[in-house]
Amino acid sequence: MNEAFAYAERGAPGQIPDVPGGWDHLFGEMLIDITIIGILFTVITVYLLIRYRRREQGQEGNPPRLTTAAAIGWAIIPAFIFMADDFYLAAEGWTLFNEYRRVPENAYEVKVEGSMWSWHFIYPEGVESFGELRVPAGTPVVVRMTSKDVVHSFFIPDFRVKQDMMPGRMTYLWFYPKAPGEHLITCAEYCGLMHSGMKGMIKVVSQDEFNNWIETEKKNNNT
Ligand SMILES: [Cu+2]
Repeated sequence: MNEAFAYAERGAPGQIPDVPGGWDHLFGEMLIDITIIGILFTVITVYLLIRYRRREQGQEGNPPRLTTAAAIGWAIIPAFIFMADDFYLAAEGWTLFNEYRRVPENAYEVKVEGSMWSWHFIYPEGVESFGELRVPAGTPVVVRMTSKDVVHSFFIPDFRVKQDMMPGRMTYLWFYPKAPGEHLITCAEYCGLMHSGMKGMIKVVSQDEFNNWIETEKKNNNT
């Protein structure tokens, strides 16, 4: 596949991929697939159970005899059909994972440090906040993260992103807050007594409101 075709399929350079949409699509596709396969297997199994059941005490079976070639064919061909579906889903998963890992060029970078049991956000302007991450709408955000103590996991269900944070290591995730609103952050790695209370909030505000907030916080820090 050449570059031009790749871009045509995945959006022009600079365009921000729809990661939550891709996640939902893949999840829906997987649900449909396992439902179809599940029903198919159930129907076939129930049919065979009834068709070849024992009808009287001491009855000896008299199943149709398959040639060796037919027996191998019946084993291999259906297996390949289901595996082809697995590989197809896996390939789609890899494509999406690449988008999860590729941070858009103009992303706004915030650092977050997890500790038992809170989130500490550090903005590039030197401003800091606890528990609440404020970001401007319409700009992708990359979160660089680490932990002070044990392993935590930074999870934003609305944006379909989750990433472990570990002491001594820097990890990242990115998300795209399109419109103003609030989104829950929660810890998704059991980290001790108050793990279930390790919540935070993402507050998406307009760019102007965000700039004002940064300016106010800078002044507060200086005084
Ligand atoms: Cu935690």
